[in-house]
Amino acid sequence: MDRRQFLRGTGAAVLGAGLVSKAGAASLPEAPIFTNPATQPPLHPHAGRPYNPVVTLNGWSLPWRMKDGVKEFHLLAEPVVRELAPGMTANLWGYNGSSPGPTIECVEGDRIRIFVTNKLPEHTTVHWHGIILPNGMDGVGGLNQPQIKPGKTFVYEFNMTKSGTFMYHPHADEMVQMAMGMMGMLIVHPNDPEFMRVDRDFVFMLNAFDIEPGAATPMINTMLNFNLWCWNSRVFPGIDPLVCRTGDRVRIRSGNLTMTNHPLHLHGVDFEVTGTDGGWVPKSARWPEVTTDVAIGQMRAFEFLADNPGDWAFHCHKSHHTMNAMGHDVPTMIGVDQREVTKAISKLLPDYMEMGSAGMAEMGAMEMPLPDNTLPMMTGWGQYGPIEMGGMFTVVKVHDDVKPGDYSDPGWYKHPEGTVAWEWTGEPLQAERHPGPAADESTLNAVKPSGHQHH
Ligand SMILES: [Cu+2]
Repeated sequence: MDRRQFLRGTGAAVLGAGLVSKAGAASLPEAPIFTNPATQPPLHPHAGRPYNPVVTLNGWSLPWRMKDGVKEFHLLAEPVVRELAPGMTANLWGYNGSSPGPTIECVEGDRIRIFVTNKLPEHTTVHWHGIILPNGMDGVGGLNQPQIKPGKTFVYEFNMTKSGTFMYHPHADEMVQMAMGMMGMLIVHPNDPEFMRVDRDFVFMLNAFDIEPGAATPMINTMLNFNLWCWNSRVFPGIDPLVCRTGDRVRIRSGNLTMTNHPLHLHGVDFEVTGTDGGWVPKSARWPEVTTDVAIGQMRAFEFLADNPGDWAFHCHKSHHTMNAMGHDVPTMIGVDQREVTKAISKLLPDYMEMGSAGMAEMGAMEMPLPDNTLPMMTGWGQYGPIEMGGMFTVVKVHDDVKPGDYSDPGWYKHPEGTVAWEWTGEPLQAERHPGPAADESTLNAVKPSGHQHH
């Protein structure tokens, strides 16, 4: 994908023209609308100070205009339709056509002016999560400002005093508006583009929905029992791979606006957490890890050298977070002989299948009948078969043949001969089991209740 493809996307071309014709006029900046859920290439700055743009996983960055030295953005809070993965769309609320809203990128030292137009059926505000700013710009409705009523536009304006990874979300009817998908990432780049420079800088939001199988609109009063665990409002197999070129230095940034924590686990490399909510972690304070927990309301950035080629699993380590909605209410059937029950039910329901007696892996390959607009609970295919995942799972692809700056899917990793786990076809397993050591009689006596010994 390139810049041209980005501009060809829904609505974004309108913005390009609008930026030129209206810049300088006393008018609102254009509010581009973009609904394509595919990962868009980095948006390189056309003005202002230079920075190395991020790539938003299954998302995009909000274009801006320069107006008398101030960077102007325009967010449109509005209902959106989001494809969570092929086969399922959801009626969400978001910004500028998408949920999460577009990533906002600026530079340490910038003065930014963000216009927020409310096209929701109720009032809203925007809170700039983690940004140090004047109190009246903090966006807590009622506390720091009046609510933004439907149809109204408010203006936020402040200086970006430090670089790092931040978020934005409403601080008005928060439970409903966040359950509906209103959130986005905010990246402040360092003043010096060489500071902690990486070759690839990915960012995504950890978010969750509770959508009944067969439905399309989230339940808004759910406290903990969410059933769709998303990265940028996408679930596996709808989450794009993070494509890297062998030898790249890579940063992954994430913010958590779900109601639980997510231990992010990356296979194949060691990484170091280099950024937290408060800013960058000094080198002397970092340690190597393969999993980092992102707690509720937190942001984490971690970095690694992509020197180990392959297709590496990258996922939340809570196993029910790598599963889609259907899996959560299934009873445990492991070891249960369902044959008699199946016979009885089959008389009434000829299509009935028994499930789960030997684990649930069979469901990863099965094309089960599902309600409309519902994803299988574990699905997705790799080059060797079903991956049996859902939710917060994708693949970091480290390949030699990826071009610098290219984020398109290079296909599956070609394993060098003799480097894939293989099936043993020699002498079969000996079926007999060895007995354990003989029980010692004195030990047996010692555990007998003493009263019995005397009768
Ligand atoms: Cu999780």
